[in-house]
Amino acid sequence: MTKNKSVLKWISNMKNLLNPAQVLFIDGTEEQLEKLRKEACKTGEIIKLNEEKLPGCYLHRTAINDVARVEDRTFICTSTRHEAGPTNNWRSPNEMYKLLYDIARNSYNNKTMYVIPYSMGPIGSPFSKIGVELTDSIYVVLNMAIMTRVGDNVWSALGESEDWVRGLHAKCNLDAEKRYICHFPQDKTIISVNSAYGGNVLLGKKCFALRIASYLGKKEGWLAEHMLILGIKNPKGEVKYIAAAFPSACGKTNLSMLIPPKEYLKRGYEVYCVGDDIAWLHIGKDGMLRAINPENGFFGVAPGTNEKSNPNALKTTKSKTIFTNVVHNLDDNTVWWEGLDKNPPENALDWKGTPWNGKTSDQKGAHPNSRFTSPAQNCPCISPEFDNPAGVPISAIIFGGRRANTMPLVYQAKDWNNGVFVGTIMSSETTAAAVGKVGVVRHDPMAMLPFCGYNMGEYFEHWINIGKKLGDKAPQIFNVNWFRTDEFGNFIWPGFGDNFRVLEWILKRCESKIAAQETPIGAVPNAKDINLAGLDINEDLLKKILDVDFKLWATELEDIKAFYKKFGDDLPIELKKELNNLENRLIKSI
Ligand code: OXD
Ligand code: MN
Repeated sequence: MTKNKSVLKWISNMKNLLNPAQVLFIDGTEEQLEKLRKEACKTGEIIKLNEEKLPGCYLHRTAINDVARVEDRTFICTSTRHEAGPTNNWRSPNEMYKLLYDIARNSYNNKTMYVIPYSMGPIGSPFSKIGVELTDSIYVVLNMAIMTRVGDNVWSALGESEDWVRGLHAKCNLDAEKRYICHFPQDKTIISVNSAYGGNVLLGKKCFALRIASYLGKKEGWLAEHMLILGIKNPKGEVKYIAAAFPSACGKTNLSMLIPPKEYLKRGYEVYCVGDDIAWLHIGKDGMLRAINPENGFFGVAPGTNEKSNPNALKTTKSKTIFTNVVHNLDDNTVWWEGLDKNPPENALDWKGTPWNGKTSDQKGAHPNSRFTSPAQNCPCISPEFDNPAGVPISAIIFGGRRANTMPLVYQAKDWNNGVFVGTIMSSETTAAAVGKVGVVRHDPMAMLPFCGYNMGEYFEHWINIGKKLGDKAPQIFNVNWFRTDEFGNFIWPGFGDNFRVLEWILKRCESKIAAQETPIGAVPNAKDINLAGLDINEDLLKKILDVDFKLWATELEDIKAFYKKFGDDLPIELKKELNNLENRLIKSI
């Protein structure tokens, strides 16, 4: 419990609004969580899975209309529309508080109000921040207890401070027409109603650690990014860290915990995962850009996760995991999803809970955005620096999207400002992580389109300013694309563990160990410098995916210009220059 006056006052106000039958403070103890699991099993909110095969694991099914983030119902509520910028949905705070409180009023009737104190980042780190989430869902409590650091020690760390983020979640009746995910960055407040899907309701994740935190980062001089963080240990025992931004469901979890190809393992290379989704980046006392992962678990996409694509993730899900919207194998009370193996269960329930025979059905059994929520400490390659309050120093930043053409396998930006430009011109095909059409190429600067909590033009400027502060300690910036396809639509690059070969090139470039080919967009590898040993790809095929097609880039340029127009006068002059420079270089080359 806490004596913090600002917390108690808010809880009392919310109690009056929501009218719960009782209030339960989550203390983070296993005993309390176990009680809640039992209660949720009784009501059917979660299902206990086979204790021998999947110890401590549970299955949950969301409502059928509530399976992904809802970007069109996500709002940034700042005093002016301009503060939210051209890429966010905006409503005025007054209008939205009224609307949301009217929706939520009395919605905890006959229910328990759970009060979750949580820390984003290691408790006590100068880079960490505290939040309190109110919810009427045990599923949310149990997920938050995996994804964040929850418990009484958070109250101790907070003390009497008023510096914490308010988060109200109310399931209401899951009415999709009244579903709102709203952020009030100026009040450090989040309100989410009528949903129970993770990305909309685990308020520490996208809502706090990205939307509210990006706004705080702008004010306080740091960055909150949609990035994985990984460490690579070389045979000499030196570890270098990389932060990489990719849109949702584009392989961040896979890259963050990849297992290098055999020949690298033999030589003593290792990969450590620090985080798979979010990085908070500060300029450290040593002047380096330092990253912490504010989360404490993984909320990963299940379909496609298997022994080949991500053996570490698979192992991570084998205990203390909550599965959401996957197939329930009734024969042995375990779970299954598309791409797990070639042996779907015959006697099963699909993600909707309807009988499903994986051998005969032509319907998918798991939802394409079905998830696992697992503790970070389950991951076999979790970094020994995971809890380091000072974070890890970043040598390279990678941006990457899902593009069938145009973007080469990898290229290096010329300098920080050019690298920021490269991040801002990212485009990617949409995925099932958000409601809407899948496979449509859209601009997604720094993979932050759905997550930037303020005007994106100002966000670009903030990036430029961080570079000025970092000076020659700024990480090198790269762009990758694992998703180039051949004329039949097949991916050319094998991806997964073999992406290590590209990371090796990136680190060599950071240490100025190898030359590269200068092109109008940046430095592209000489084909001989990407190690293909043990792969089915020859240098000619590699050259195909390293190719920079000037004609396609001319089209891309027009597209970037149109996108940039959105930002009007908020587009930093440095980026206008970068765009002009790119155009001039392309004109000269065509
Ligand atoms: C996620 C997402 O869940 O980006 O990480 O949607
Ligand atoms: Mn994400």
